[in-house]
Amino acid sequence: MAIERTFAMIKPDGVQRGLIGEIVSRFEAKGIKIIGMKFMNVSQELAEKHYAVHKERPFYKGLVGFITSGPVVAMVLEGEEVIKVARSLMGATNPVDGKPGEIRFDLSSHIGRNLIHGSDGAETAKSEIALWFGDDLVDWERSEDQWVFE
Ligand code: DAT
Ligand code: MG
Repeated sequence: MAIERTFAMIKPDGVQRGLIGEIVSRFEAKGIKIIGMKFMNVSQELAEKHYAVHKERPFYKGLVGFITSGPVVAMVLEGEEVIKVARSLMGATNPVDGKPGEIRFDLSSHIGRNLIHGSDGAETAKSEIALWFGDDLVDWERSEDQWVFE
């Protein structure tokens, strides 16, 4: 099995719209294990580091402003190929390009308010987990794992 870890974050729109439970439940229902979770405000510095890859894009300033505009739920998720799987659950960057069943398609309507972030590859997952959580992860045995994994 390829058990991986990824970083995910419910953005301020998800928190403000009361969708924390709905979004987290989709990860839980899939069998993904939560090994880190923080309800937090995002500093300007953290936002700029997190979105540094988009620094030259026209939407960068708005993106950083949005992500620092209210609390977020930062998470570290663990599971079978979870980097790809979590991105699939989230769906297309632009919600209108997605499909029913995807978090962004089902629950949002605009690319600038697409509810959730997820690491886009192994390197990003590693660096984003380090940036947001450091070593502050929870090592725990989940009783349902014998029914999720063979
Ligand atoms: P993703 O979040 O699917 O990994 P991304 O990394 O390309 O997408 O972009 C990061 C976020 O920036 C994205 O979730 C929403 C915003 N964004 C991307 N492209 C945009 C655009 N053309 N206009 C406005 N916001 C955009
Ligand atoms: Mg991205």
